[in-house]
Formats: sequence, C-alpha cells, structure tokens
Amino acid sequence: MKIQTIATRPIEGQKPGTSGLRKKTRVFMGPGYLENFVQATFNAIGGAKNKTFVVGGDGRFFNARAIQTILKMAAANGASKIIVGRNGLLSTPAASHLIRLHKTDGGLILSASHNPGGIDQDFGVKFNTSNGGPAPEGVTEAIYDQTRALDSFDIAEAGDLDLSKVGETELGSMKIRVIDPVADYQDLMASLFDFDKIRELFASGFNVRFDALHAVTGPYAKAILEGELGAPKGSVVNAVPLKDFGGGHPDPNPVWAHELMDLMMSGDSPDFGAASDGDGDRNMIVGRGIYVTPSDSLAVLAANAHLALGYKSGLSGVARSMPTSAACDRVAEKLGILSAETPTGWKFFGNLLDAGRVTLCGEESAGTGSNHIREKDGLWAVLLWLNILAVRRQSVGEVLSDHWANYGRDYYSRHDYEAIPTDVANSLIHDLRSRLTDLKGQSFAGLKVSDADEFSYRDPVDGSISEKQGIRIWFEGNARAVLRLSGTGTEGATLRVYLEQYAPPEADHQLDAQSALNTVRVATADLCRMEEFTGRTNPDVVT
Ligand code: VG1
Ligand code: CO
Repeated sequence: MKIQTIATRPIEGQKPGTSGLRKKTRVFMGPGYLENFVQATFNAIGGAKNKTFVVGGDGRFFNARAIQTILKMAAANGASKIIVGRNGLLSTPAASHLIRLHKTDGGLILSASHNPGGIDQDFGVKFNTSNGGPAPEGVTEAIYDQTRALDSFDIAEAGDLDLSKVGETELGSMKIRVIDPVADYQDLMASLFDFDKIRELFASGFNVRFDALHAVTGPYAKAILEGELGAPKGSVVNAVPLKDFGGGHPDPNPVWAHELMDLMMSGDSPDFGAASDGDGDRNMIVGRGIYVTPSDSLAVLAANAHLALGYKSGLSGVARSMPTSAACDRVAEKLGILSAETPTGWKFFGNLLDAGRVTLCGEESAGTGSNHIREKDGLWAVLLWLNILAVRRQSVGEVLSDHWANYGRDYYSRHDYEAIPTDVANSLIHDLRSRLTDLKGQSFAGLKVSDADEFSYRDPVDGSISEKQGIRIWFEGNARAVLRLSGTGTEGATLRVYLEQYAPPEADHQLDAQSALNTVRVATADLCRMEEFTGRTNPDVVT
C-alpha cells in the first residue's frame, strides 16, 4: 500500500458545533475539506496508529464517498482495524453501541442528523470517543486547534473498497470488518425490553405506525418491530434510507413528520405513532389524537422505566438539557433520585452516565436515551414506550393524563426563528445579556420577571466549565423562557425560544399548548425586542 502525504493548508471554520462539524455538502466535497477534518481528528487524539474505529453514517448524499476517504486515511495513519456498517450505514445509536461492544478507540459518524440531505443540502462528521459518546468539549477544541495548524494529511493510494457484503477485507495492514448494521443493536434491544410482552400487545390488535422518514432507522425498525415483534408488514413506512431523505427534513417533529401527525389526529389512527430522524438518535411519540412533547416523554419514561426488564431495579438519576422542561425533575424528586441539568447537546451527558450518576437522559429536541449506550436513541425510546404500554395496557393518552394528574403538566413548546442574519442574532443576544440584571422585577405583557441569568455549567465529574449556554428567564406564576442560538445550522443563525408554563396537578391539563403558552410567548418577544431586532413577529417552526 502506497501512502501519499498531501500538503494542505488550514481551512477556516472547522469548529465542531453542538453535534460535530456540520456544513453544506458542497463545502464538505471541496478539496481537502473532509480530509483536513479527519486528519485533525486523528492528530487530536494522539494519532490513529494501532487504533480501532467504528465508521458509518446515515446514508445521505456523500456518505459513501466520505467513507472511502476515511478508510484510506485511517489505513495511511496506521489504524489497525475499522468496523464499518454494510454499505456504510450505521445509525448513531448503533455506532455508539459498536464502539462500546468492541471496545474500540472511538468512531466517526457521518451525518447531519435532522438536517436535509443532498448535494445542495447538509453533511456532517462527528467523532465519538471510546465510551461511545460524542467527543466532549476538550476533544472538539483539540480537533479545532489541529484544523488551524494542519499542513498535510496522509491517505492511502488504493481503489475503492467493496462494502456491500458482510465480511473481512484489508487495506494494507489495516483490517476492515463489514458488519450487518442492525444485528448487534437488535440484540441489545432484546436484552433491555420484554419482547414477549410487546409481541403479545401487537398480537392483541394494538397497531403502530413507525415513520422512518426515508432515513437510517428504516432497516432497524423493520427488523425489530415487524421482524422480531410481529407488527404487521407495512407498520414501518418510508423505511428505505434515501440519499436525500425523499426531499424532506428527516426531523421527527409535528412539522416535518406531518404525514404521521395527520394520520394520528384523524378519526382512524393506529394506537401508537412514532418517527425517527436522519441518523436514528431522535424520536417522536404520538398517541391516538395526542402528541407527546419530548419533555413529557422523558418524564413518563422516567416514571415508568422500572416496568421494563433493563431498568427494573430503578434509576440512579435523570438528566435533562437546560432548555428541556422541568417535567422530569418532578419525577426525580418523587423517586428521590438525582436530577441533573446540562447544556444542550448529548456530549454533556457522557460523564454523568459513565460515573453512574444518571440512568436516563433527554432533550426537548426529541432525544431520549439511557446508560445502554452514550448517544440518544430513537428506536430505544419507542421500544421503552411500547414496553410500558404493554405492561400498563393503557393508551398513550391515558398514560399522559395519569402522569399530569400526579405531577402536574409542563406546557411546553419551542419556537425557532430561522435564517436570521448572524450579526442580528448576535446583537439580540448581546442586548439581552447586557440587560439581564435589570430584568428582575420588570413586567412584560403583564408578566413579572422573577429571575434571569445566563446558563453556565460546571461538569460535576471533571470540573470543566461551559459558559454562555443560553439565557433563562423565569416569570412569576411558574413560567420560563429560554433563548439560545442553534449550534447545528448551516445557514445564518437560528434563534431558539423555549417556552414553558407549569399547571399543577389540580389544574386543567387539556388546554392547547400554544394557548397555554401565549402569555409567556408575548412577554418573551417583548422582553427580547424580537421584532425590533429581527423584524419577525412569528417563528418559522413551532414544535
Ligand atoms: C440541536 C438540538 C439539540 C441536539 C442537537 C443534535 O442542537 O437542539 O438538543 O442535541 O441538535 O441533535 P442546536 O444547537 O441546533 O439547538 V442531532 O439529532 O442533530 O445529533
Ligand atoms: Co440525530
């Protein structure tokens, strides 16, 4: 095998965001762009020599090409072995599991998650460390530093490898093991859940619709729900991963999964609906006529996880990202277990999970997961819900009503203002930041601010500090708003406004969420001078 050392120069802007490096696909396809980032990653972890990695992606446009480049670079950098999914496919949770199962030195996951795919859409690369989780900030900083100092990368001169068949091959002295992307993940799920109970539920006529949104979870959901658990053929739809996800955003929320939503809200809906995102780490849960917010889903799962085999001895704690609603905190309090609040992004849960401090984690953006891997896991959340329903023999709506009657309801919604010019978005945040201390005691649209701050996190395990993680505003009457800028977008800035209003157990829980949140929405828009800065009066996406 001939190794080429190619001279290169640092490329600006290769700073990983909330979840890896995400850019327009054409940017990634530019000369040296992917290569620089991969070399920087290897350099940042002390080289790839004699190391083993998992490589795979969500199948989007450029996935297959990028994997060939990564294999050739890994070989040239002296890696000893690569485990890769057949045809280059691996969901993010499956990749996390494989890293742990085979005790590899980490993995490279190719995905821009819920962002659309295609030559004019988005691509991304994420490095996960040996615990199976997204690289923590210390590692992503080191990668970024390397991208700014790079002067060459190494790549093997070789033809493309055939990744279409399971088996072993070699590239120079590096072994390449092509595996079935689903099998190990399926075994893991079978070890956590009571599959017999779920089988009985399906056999009793309980029907499901799982919408894979033409993304990577299709083959996993087909094999598990239809294959192993006996859901009727056709329960999993849009199950073949497409390079452009059929032209949509593979984002499991009521906006992008509207086909599923329409079905679930119709008179003739299945008992249970679910969807997952591009790389399979997110989930959306819908009951007959009722959408479950991700924040509520986390709380319900925390309160009921003990009904599933893998969690029968209880939870050590629950963690949520800061913008996620307080619903799961109420469960943790009742259970007498730790509840932790972390910045946005799964990488902040890793230390808490590794240390055994928490068992379940979740984010308002439709990510839920547990200590079974170190990523959020879409299908896992679906199976845990099904396991709970199979034991409780209640509908999704009944489980939710029950939950609210016990704990109260945290009305919740996220409003996204997309493609705002970056300088405008930054000015809005700067302005808000400069007024934070004055806000307390002021009233906006009749709502009085009881407190305001900017979230900063000190990791209790390694002591690292992450600042400027979002602005929090609490209002009298148990309402909260959070404002932060997205770290996964590829065009301008996306301002996320997270709105929350608590209604205690004895209150009315059947209000429409947007109506219940209207006062806090108006107050927040007023307070942050939304229209003055952005000219916008309404968000682009409401979830
Ligand atoms: C978004 C979500 C965040 C999630 C991240 C990656 O980040 O808000 O909760 O962890 O995407 O998810 P941001 O910075 O755009 O708000 V995924 O499924 O893209 O790996
Ligand atoms: Co994702």
